[in-house]
Amino acid sequence: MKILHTADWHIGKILHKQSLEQDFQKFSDWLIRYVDQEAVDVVLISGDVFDYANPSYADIKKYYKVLNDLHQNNVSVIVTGGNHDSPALLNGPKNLLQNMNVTVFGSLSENIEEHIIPLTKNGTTEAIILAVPFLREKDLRKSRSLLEPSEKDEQMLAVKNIYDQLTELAKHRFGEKIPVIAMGHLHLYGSKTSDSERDIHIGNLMGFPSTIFSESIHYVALGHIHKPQTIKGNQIIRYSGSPVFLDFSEKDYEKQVILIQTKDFSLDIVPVKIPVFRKLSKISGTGPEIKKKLEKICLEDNELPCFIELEWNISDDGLDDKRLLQEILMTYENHPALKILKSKFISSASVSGLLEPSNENITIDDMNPLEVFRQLLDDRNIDDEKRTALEKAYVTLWENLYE
Ligand SMILES: [Mn+2]
Repeated sequence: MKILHTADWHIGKILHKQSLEQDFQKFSDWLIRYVDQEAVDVVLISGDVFDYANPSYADIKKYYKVLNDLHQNNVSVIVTGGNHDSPALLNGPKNLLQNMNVTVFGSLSENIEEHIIPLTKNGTTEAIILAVPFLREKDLRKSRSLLEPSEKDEQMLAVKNIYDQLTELAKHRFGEKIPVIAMGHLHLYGSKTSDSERDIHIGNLMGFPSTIFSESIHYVALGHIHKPQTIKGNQIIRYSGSPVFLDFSEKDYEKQVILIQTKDFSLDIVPVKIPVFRKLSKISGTGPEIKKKLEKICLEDNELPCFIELEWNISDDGLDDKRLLQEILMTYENHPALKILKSKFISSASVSGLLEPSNENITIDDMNPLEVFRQLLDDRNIDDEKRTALEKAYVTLWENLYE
């Protein structure tokens, strides 16, 4: 049996006012071809299907189209919610989707056993999935060990308790031999993050140790962190990463999905590279240098226009820069090969280290909601004690608004 681990699709994501619709379209077309060629049986989506808790109808339509295309190819799907997803929105069509072999868990079910899904082929159970979504405080309260949900250690124990209970139940029901695959949407210690994970959950900022997963688990299919990676070299605890480039900080990642193949009660794990449909580039230098580099990019053969971030070193008088930048922006306004999304200017004084680089070029688009709120607290000179309380209240309000 072949199982494909993916996560963090972030349908509806907008990067500096540019929709990543085409990027998702290219990825989903590739995914359908791939599952068909490789005869994949099951696709896992470990959270963050959508970028927003209230996605547009057009984005919801894209999600259903992929599910339907997978169904047409006889692929089962298991979807678990992420911190960006609305549990209610994902759970809404749960019963309907079940008829298409799509199993959805937007949040933790009252009956925890429902999260144990045996994968059966030709009458034989070949693997067991523990389909655990992103766990919110109210999910953790359902976990028996939870005493004080705001305490970090208690949160960790509550999460561990959920995985331990499910592992024990699965072993009890199906025996010791069948491989267990746990899904999760959380931040583990030792993982390398990007700028694109909107980690507004203060309680989760620090992450959990990988020991929350017992040794009886054979593979952990994680979402939340957008860089594909193993944890401390452990090949069986993996973030598949986001399939689409969501931010300039991700530009050098090798995007991938993970193919898991069951073989005589063990698992064979192979990362599979997703083709690059769009390149993201950060181009720095003086005006004339940037002009040359852009011309070179135009000669490349990319499927979608390259997204560019400029880091422009201003000359002493700055006069020629203004003219040249205007010329460049005009040339590439509707260019088929590239699109300039962001430009940042650095004066020669700051380049040579005489001045600290300023923050003036950071716009509200570069910040997540919590960062904007923190900026407000800075501006009002709020003391530390009040600050912690206000940040917590802000996060609670924010979560309630989007759930
Ligand atoms: Mn994500």
